[in-house]
Amino acid sequence: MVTASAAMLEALHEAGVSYIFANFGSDHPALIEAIAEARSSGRPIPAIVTCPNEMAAMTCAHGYAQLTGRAQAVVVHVDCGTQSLGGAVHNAAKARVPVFVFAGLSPATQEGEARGSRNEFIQWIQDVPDQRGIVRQYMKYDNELRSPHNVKQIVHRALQIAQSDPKGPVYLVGAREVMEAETGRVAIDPAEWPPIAASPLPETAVEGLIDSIQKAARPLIVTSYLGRNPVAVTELVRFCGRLGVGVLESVPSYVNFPHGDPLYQGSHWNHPFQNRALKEADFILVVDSDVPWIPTVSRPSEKAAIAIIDVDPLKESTPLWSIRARQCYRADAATAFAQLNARLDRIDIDEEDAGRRRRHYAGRSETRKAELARLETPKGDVITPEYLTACVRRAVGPEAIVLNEGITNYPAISDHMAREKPGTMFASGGGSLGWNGGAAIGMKLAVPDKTIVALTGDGSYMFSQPSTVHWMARRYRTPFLQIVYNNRGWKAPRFSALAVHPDGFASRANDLDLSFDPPPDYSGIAAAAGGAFARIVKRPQDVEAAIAEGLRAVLEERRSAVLDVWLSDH
Ligand SMILES: Cc1ncc(C[n+]2csc(CCOP(=O)(O)OP(=O)(O)O)c2C)c(N)n1
Ligand SMILES: [Mg+2]
Repeated sequence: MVTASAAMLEALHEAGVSYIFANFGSDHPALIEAIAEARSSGRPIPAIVTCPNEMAAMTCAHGYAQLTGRAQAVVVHVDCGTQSLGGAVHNAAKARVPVFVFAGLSPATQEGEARGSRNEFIQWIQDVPDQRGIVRQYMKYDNELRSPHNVKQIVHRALQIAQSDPKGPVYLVGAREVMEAETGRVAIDPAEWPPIAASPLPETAVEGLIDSIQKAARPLIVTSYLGRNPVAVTELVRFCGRLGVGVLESVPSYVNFPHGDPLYQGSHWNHPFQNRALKEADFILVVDSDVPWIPTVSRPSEKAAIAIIDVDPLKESTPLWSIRARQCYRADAATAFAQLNARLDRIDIDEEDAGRRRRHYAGRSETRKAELARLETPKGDVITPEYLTACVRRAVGPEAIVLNEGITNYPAISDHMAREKPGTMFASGGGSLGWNGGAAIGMKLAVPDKTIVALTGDGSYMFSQPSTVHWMARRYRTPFLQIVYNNRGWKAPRFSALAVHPDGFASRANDLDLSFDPPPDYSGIAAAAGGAFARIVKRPQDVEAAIAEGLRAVLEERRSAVLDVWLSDH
C-alpha cells in the first residue's frame, strides 16, 4: 500500500518530471513524509527544489519548459500559495507553457475522523469556497483528487493535457486526508498517456498557400513563437529561402528566424510607427502569433491577402481578437513547413520571381544591419542600451541562452543580441513582469553546461523576487549572469500615458510617480541573498570589463553575477 502522495510522486517520476519546485505548508505532511520515505528506500522521485516564493517556483518551471518542452511540477500551499503564484500563472497560460501545479486543500474533517484531520488553527482560516476558482481561467485543466485510488491516472492525464498543443498549465488540489489515504500500487504505462500528435495542414492548404506565395510580389511571414520548436525554424528557413519570402517577427518570445539571414526583416514591438515590410506585403502568412500587428499603429495594406497557421488560430482565451484572415488553419508549424517544403520538392518554382523577391528583402536586410551597427557605437559618456547589448553579445557568444525582459528595451536586446540559433533567446510570452530570474534558474537546471544570461529592466528585476532567486541560484548551483538595464524606474507606463495624452498634464509634469530615484542597490541585493558578484556600472568605458568579470564569476567561481548598468535615459 502507498499513500496518495506517494502515488503522485511515482506518477510524476514515470511521466519524466525531473523537478518539483516546492513551497510547502500545513497541507503537505503526507507529501513531505512520502518524499522522505522514497529517499530512505532509494525509490526515484523528482528532485525537490525549495522555492521561498511561489512566483519564482512557477517561473522556474516556465523557463525549464520553454527550453525543453517538458512540464515540471510546482507544489504550493492551499489558497494562499495559489494566490502567491501571482502573475506567473498568467504568463504560463498566455505563453502556452506546460506546468503541473498541485496545491493542498485544508483538511475536510475536524473531529479526527481520518489521518490528516484538522489540528492547526490555520486550517479553518484557509478553508475557502472555491480554491480552484482562483486560477481556473488560466488553467487548461483543473481537478480535485477525491480518492487515493486513481491519483496516478489523474496526474498522467493532467500532464497529457498540459503537454498537448496548445500547451498550458494544469492545476490539481487534494485535501490532507485524501493525500494521506492509502491505495494499492497502480501500474501505469506512461506510453499510454502521450501528448496528442502534431496536426498537419490539409493538402489543399499546402497547394493553396504555395500558389498564393508564388503569385505574390512581396510575400511576408509574421511570427512570434514558431521558434519554440527549433525544428520549425529549420523548415521555415528552407521554405523562405526557396521562394524568397521575407520574415518579420512581431513581439517574438523565441528565436524564430536567424537574424543574419537576408530574408529577416527585423522585429516589431510597440514601435509607434507603421512597419514598412508589413505595409508593402501583398500576401501575409501569420504563423504562431498572438499579436502579429497593432492595427491602430501598424497594419497590412488593405489589398493584402492574409492567412494564418497557428496551434491556436482562434485565440479562444482572448476575448477580443481578429486579423482579417481569409484562410485559417490549426496546425503545428514544424509539420506544416515540412509539408510545404515537401511540395516544393515536387513542383516547379519560378526561380526568376523567387530571385527578385530575395534580392528585394536582402537589400532591406543590408540597410537594417548597417543601421544597427551604427547604433552600437558608444555615444559620449552615456551608456546606450544598444551599446550595452552589443557588448553582451560579443562577450557571451552565440551559444549562450539569453532571457529578454527588457520591456522598453525588448527591441534593442532582440536586435543587438542578433541571435542566429533557435533556442538561444527567450521572452516570457506573457504580460506579468518578473519572469527572468526564476526562468534563468529553470533553464540552468535544464541545461547545466550552458551559459545563461538574463537581461532585465530595473522594474522587472524588482518584480522577479531577486532575494528568492539569488538564494536559490547559490543553493541549487545554478549561476547565471544578470544585467539590469537601469533607467531608474518604469519607462513603459510613461510611454503609455504620453501615447494617449501627448499634450496633457502628464506631458508637462516633472514627476509621474514612475521613477526609482535614487534606485536600490540591485546587485547588492543579489550579493546579500546569494553571494553574487555585484557591480554598478555608470560609464561606457567600464562596460566591457564589468561583463568580462561577471562572466568569469559565473563560469569560474560558479556564482551568479548581477551587473547594475545605468543607462542614459529615464
Ligand atoms: C506584474 C505586473 N505589474 C505591473 C505591470 C505594468 N508594467 C508594464 S511595464 C512596467 C515597467 C517595467 O519597468 P522596467 O522593467 O524597469 O522596464 P522599463 O519600462 O523601464 O523599460 C510596468 C510596471 C506588469 N506588466 N506586470
Ligand atoms: Mg526601467
